[in-house]
Formats: sequence, C-alpha cells, structure tokens
Amino acid sequence: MKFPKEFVWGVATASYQIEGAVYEDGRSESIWDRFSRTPGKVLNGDTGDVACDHYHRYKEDVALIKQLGVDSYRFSLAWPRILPEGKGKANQKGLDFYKRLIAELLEQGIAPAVTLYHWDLPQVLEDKGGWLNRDTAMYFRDYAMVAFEELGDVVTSWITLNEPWCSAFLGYGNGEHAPGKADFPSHIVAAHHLLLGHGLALQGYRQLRLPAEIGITLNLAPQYSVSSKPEDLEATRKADGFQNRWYLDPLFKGAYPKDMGELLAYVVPAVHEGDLELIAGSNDFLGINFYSRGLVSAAGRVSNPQGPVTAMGWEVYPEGLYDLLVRVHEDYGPIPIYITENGAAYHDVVEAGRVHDRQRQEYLEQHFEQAERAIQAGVPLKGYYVWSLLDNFEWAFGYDRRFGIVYVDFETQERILKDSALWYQSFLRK
Ligand code: IFM
Repeated sequence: MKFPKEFVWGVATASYQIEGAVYEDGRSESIWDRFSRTPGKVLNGDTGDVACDHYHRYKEDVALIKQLGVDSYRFSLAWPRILPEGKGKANQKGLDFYKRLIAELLEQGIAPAVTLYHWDLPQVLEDKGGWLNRDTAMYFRDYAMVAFEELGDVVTSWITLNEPWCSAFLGYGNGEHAPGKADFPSHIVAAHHLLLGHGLALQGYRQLRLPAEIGITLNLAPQYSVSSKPEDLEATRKADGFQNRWYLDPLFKGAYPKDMGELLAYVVPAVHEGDLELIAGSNDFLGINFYSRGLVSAAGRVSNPQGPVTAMGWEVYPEGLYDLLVRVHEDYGPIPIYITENGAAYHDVVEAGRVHDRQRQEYLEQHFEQAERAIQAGVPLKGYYVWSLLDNFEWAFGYDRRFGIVYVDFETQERILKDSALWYQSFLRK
C-alpha cells in the first residue's frame, strides 16, 4: 500500500471510555456517570469509574502510543473536568491533567488531536434540559473557548463534536445512551442544538486566529438497497437522509435536506434566524467515523446473511468505506477528510501473554486498502485514526466489547499489544 508522505496515522480514544478517576480533582458528574448507575442501562452494570485508569497511567499509555509509531493521538476532553458547573469558572486541576498529557505527547513527538465533546455532558446541564435546551449550545461555545484559550498553543487539531447523530438519536431518540430519553421527535431538536454548538464554537475559534485546524466528526454509513424495486430504493433514500444527509447537508450546504418531510417538521420550530449560516461555517476538515454499511429494504434494515460480522454484529464491508469517501467528496467537497475512527470489536483471549486477533488485523488491512483506493480516485483523505488504542468502556456494552489494538486486563490494568497492534507498528515502519 502507498499513502502520501504527509498522511497522518493515529489511534483514538475518548475521555469517559478510558480515564476513570471520576471523583478526582474536582470533576463533576457527567450524564454517563448517572446513566451507567441506572440499573439495566449498561451491560453487567459496568461504569466508567475506573475504566483504563488512564488518568493515572497516561504516561504509560503515551509510551505505548510512541511504541506503535503513529503520528497523532486523538482523545477527548471531559467537559465536567474543565467546567464542573457546566459553565462559569474553569477548574485548574482538570485543565492541568490535559496540559500534562499534551506535554507528554509533544515530548514524544506525537501530535494531539483533541475532541471537545465525546458524549460526557455535565449532569448539571442535563438537569437544565441538556441538548434539548438551546442554551446548551451557548454553554458549549463557552466551554470550547476555555479549551481553545488554555490549550490552543499546543493542540494541532480540534474536533468540536464526535458523532452528533449518536448524542442526539441514541441519547434522546431511543434512549440507548445517556441521558436515556426516548422521544423520537425531540432528538431532532437535540441534533440541531448540537450542530448549533458546533457552529458557535467554530465562530469563536476563528476570532482567536489560532493555527490549528478545526472540524467535526460524523458517523457515516453508506446505505445500500437490497433491490432496485422503487419501494426499497425509497426506504434507502430515507435511511441515507436520516443517518448521513441530516448532518452533512446543514454543515456543508447550509440547509436540512428538503426530502426528509417528517424530520423537517420537527426541526423547523428549533431553527432561529442565522442558525444555518452559523452551522455551515467553514470547517477545515470533515472527520468520518466508519464501521459498517446499512442494507435497506422497504420493511426496514436487513442484514447480509453472507457478510462476516464483528462482535458488535456489524457487517464487515470495507468497500463501503471507498463508496462513502467518494460520495462525500463528490456531493460535499472539496473538503479535506480524516477517518477519525475505524476499527472492530472481537472477543479477544490472552494465550501465553499474546492476543492473536487476526480478524481485527484483517479488518484494518482491508479498510486501509479501501482508503488507498479512495485517495487514488482523488479523495483528499489526509489521515486515519484506528479505534481504539485501548480496550475500553464501550458505552451500553460496558467492558464486554473490546475495540482496542492494545488489550487491557481490567482487573490488573495490564496492557498487552495485540497482534493487530504489532501489525500496525510494522505497517507504519514500512
Ligand atoms: O466506542 C465508540 C466511540 O466512542 C464512538 N464511535 C464508535 C465507537 C465504537 O462503537
């Protein structure tokens, strides 16, 4: 495989999934602390209380990142560590943790790519309505400004939001994620406020004239119809509208997709004058998280009986990455693109101190190939972050699904480089 010299290779994580130390140094409760403590919400009653204990072991983890030989590390800031009240006064101890982490990364020559919001909203803000409350978008802007001002001289790349579809739909639409509200129409309002928060943060960022690039990360999945019957094609168009265009269109075209009748009706009351101009502010790049595709029939989503699946039950369909990248470039470009997450969960076992995760290695290899194909087809793909550096708290699945290329023994906190990590390391050396 051949990638451009300046191509950025990385690994990614997120605060609540790895940090632990939820009561330390002034951090306040997040919606995930509350949700994971609610019986029945997370598999096995798991919480992020300890997770990978990264808060205390960050030096060891940076050493692992260094050992892999990647260029960049994508991680997220915990809003409740930085602004325990959700707004107002910043917590110096929280900021200091990220300053220490970034200093360590820079010392090792690893570029810090920072996500501002990877789902751990301060619970105090949820108590005021969370993302259903328009004020949360303003609080997000204020929080982002604190981060920009405090860390703007050392961060090389900013991502405002991770996967607003998940925050909105899983959080407020079907309740599978925190804060666990299940009201389909209102999740569209939450999505609008999330995008508005992104637009406001971007506007504030531009005023500071900082050097780093800034963008947003969406979880996109190409949707394929099971047949060419008009009813299947129509269902596929809607699935694409719901998953992909509902976010891409306002961000890159300044309007919600006109063909999404029901969703439009829900969003109209939430859209104030000027919102869409803010949302369509100029991103330096688009981050895409890619895991699988959607296969759609008029009766709903279907699964491919022939397709291999990961431990999440998600079909492995690498060609979908190529199709998606080419499509996004054609319909929404030109815009530099990063794959900010790609990876797979499998049920790993440790055998004589090794983890032979051949399937994960193959998954990555096949997706790298499709990324290379997309570059050859003219897509301005600039980088690729493997999800995830470490096995971690996989949201509603707790510690039951392992996405790491590094195995974590959650009893002892021992880390073991899986075969996929060793493969990635030798791929990068080449
Ligand atoms: O673990 C998550 C991550 O937090 C967001 N993107 C998808 C991953 C796998 O489900």
